[in-house]
Amino acid sequence: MSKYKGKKVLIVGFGLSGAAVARYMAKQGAKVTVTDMKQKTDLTESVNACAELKIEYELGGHNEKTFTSAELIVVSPGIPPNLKPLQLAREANIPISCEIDLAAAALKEPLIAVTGTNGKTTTTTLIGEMFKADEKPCYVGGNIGKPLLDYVTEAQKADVVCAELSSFQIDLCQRVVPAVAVFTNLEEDHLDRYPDMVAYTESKKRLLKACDKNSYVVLNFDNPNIAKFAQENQGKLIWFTKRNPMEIGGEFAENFFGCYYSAAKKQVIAKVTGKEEVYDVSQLRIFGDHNKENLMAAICAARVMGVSPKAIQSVINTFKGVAHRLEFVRRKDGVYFFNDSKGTNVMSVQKSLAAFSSNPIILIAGGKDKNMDFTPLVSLVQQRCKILILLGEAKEKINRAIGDFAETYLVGTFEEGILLAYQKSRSGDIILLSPGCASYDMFRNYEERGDYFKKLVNQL
Ligand code: UMA
Repeated sequence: MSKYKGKKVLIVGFGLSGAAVARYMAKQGAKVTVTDMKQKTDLTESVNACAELKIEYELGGHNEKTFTSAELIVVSPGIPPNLKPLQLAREANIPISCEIDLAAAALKEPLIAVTGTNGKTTTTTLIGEMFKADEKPCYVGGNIGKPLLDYVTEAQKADVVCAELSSFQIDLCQRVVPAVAVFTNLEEDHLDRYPDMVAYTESKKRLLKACDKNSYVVLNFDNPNIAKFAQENQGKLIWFTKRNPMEIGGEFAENFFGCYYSAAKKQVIAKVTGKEEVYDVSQLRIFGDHNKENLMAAICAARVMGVSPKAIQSVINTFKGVAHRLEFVRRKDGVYFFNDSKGTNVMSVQKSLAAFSSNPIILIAGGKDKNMDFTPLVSLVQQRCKILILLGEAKEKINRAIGDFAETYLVGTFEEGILLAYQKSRSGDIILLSPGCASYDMFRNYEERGDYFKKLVNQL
């Protein structure tokens, strides 16, 4: 019998994650209550997805008494941890859990957990594709937009589970022990949720600390914030780097276990199993150096989990990238349009700008600010951007930080921004939507923003 049977479970937030928890808990026979700030009419997707279930709703706000009288509270990742009713529940010693923890506790399959500021979705998708190419079933879920818990609720069968985990999700986890933990990189982000970089770093480190001596820990040597994680690692360390370990030398070269990239040969050299393997990346269709890092991270994880080199090479040759990450949209009158709506922080805009070395860029940026510093963009904007088009809540702030370094326009609407970018463009230009901000001031999420961008571009 399920330990949740008859238990009063309160689910906080009724988005994707909350709806998945409701389905799971209802199946376990729990007495489910869902609370959300929004009204039922604004939650139709989740309400419809759970229409068959017996659920009590407390919508349009949170009732403190419901929190303190629950036997278990399951919190969605986007809920601020300092929400007052949650604090009261903590003081009353009510157990608090999350969707990922519930899934991890029930999983029998090895878990590959992928985190980092940027590159998580591409790396997670690549790992899933590599398993698929090797005909080994792999469930891909988590922050990528497919709740991990659905795998358990629907009693799906895979050899391995690969989860993209955001820091919001990691914050709430206590029972996750990954077979492989991948850390792509770590830069400033989410400073509207965390007081500073130290707190954000600590959040990512929780996943590192969740690893035991049997876990493989895949770290980016080229990212100083992540490279430092090696000092606190208890698992089996695997590195990836764009530098040749022989040139780095010392103990690092002697004990090198991982992947490195040779730009001259367009190869990734992997030392993940006993012998050296060479992957040809000359056919790789995803742009930018950062995607070499994502690819190497994925090779490390897939290879230690037994995916064959042949399957990995076939994915390298055919993978077209992930929607909303430097996604090529169309070419019109010699102008190339790219949708990078997932570029929601400064570092990811830097990487996207750096991916185009020769063509002039018209950058469309702005949205909801996450208390970020945009000045690190100055030199790339100077070098690569012909025009800046700024929109959304953060446009004035971005303008003050980088507006002096390219011809800059502040526009009132998203539509106006796209049209102006096209009017100002010449053959050979790249029009890049890479907002460096969250989408919530104008859209439901970054997918909706990217889809709308593609729609407008295709109507030009
Ligand atoms: N809500 C409240 N009270 C509050 C605040 C919010 O009730 O005080 C409600 C909102 O009204 C809304 C619900 O909470 O109805 C939303 O919950 P949520 O923000 O946790 O979003 P979900 O739809 O459950 O989606 C979450 C992840 N969202 C966030 O972490 C913000 C999704 O990641 C993830 O795909 C999904 O679970 C499945 O695992 C999205 C994301 O933006 C892609 N992630 C951030 C990122 O990548 O930068 C971290």
